[in-house]
Amino acid sequence: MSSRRHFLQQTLLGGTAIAASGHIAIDAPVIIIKKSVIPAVIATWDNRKATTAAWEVLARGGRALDAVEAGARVPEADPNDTSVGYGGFPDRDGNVTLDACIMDERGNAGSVCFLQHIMHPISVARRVMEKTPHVMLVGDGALQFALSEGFPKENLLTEKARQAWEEWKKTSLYKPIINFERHDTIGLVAIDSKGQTAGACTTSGLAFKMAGRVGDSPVIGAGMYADSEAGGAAATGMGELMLRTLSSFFVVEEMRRGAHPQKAVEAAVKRIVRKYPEQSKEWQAGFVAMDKRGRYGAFSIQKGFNFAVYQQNENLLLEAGHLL
Ligand code: SD4
Repeated sequence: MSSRRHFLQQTLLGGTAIAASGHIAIDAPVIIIKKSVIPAVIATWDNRKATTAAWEVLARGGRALDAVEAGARVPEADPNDTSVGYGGFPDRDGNVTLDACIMDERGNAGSVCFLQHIMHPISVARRVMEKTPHVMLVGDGALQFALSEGFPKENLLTEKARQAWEEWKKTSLYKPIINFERHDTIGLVAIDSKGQTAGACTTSGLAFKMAGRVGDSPVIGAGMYADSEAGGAAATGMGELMLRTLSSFFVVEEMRRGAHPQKAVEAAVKRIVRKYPEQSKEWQAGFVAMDKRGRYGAFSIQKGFNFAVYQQNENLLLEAGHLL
């Protein structure tokens, strides 16, 4: 073995893992240089259980849409995840209100906002997409539709979430916290083995938010956007920033004109910080993106955003770069 090759092997095996875009891999043992590899799935935060569920669909040749739905349903059903679905922290009146959206490989979209009592808003969003001529259903209309589709009506406020709300009421301080608990809204993008792209996003929104407040997550183009011609993107953080900039759509358009997903997400973060420099000091916005070749990127305003990627039989947790 040449000494150079020997040195490289030593470095690869002994060093920190670096993935496609230069992210530091937290728990992968070797350097992994990923090029154009599909199928693949990416998710915001440490949602490796969700990427596993999505991968199970993708690995057997399944559809990207089924993969992102399966992934999103994992934190939705997890009572310990306090920012998504069952167990999500309530609004300031004590009601758990959920937002979600989904897009398929042909650009069809479905969304629900301010939905209560239904554990799987992502699946309701999919039914809106597939069974109605509409894109978005809100509040009681969304609930009635879900019930008519056979979704069970449930109490989503866990004891843990109720206690946190009681605690919050002592001060009622209305201040979004950056990287709250380091797991949050899940946004997923999957590319299946046919190269089809789909995306999903689901959340209980900001903890103790104003009643009726809806963030970016259910808004197509803000919280998530997917297009098989280019790729997909999803967002997490203070939704008001993404709502004003339609950042997930922006990321996909950057990839459409040839940008690497990493450059695309960096451009979205830079746009936000340039337009809202004061709020950017206080708030977080983070993005994941994957292009139709399975190349990916992630970036955020503030430190502390991580993400999961399942590709080539490996489920990685990676730390995203940040601007400030
Ligand atoms: C929202 N973007 O409702 C969501 C919440 C979130 O990290 O992602 N928090 O604004």
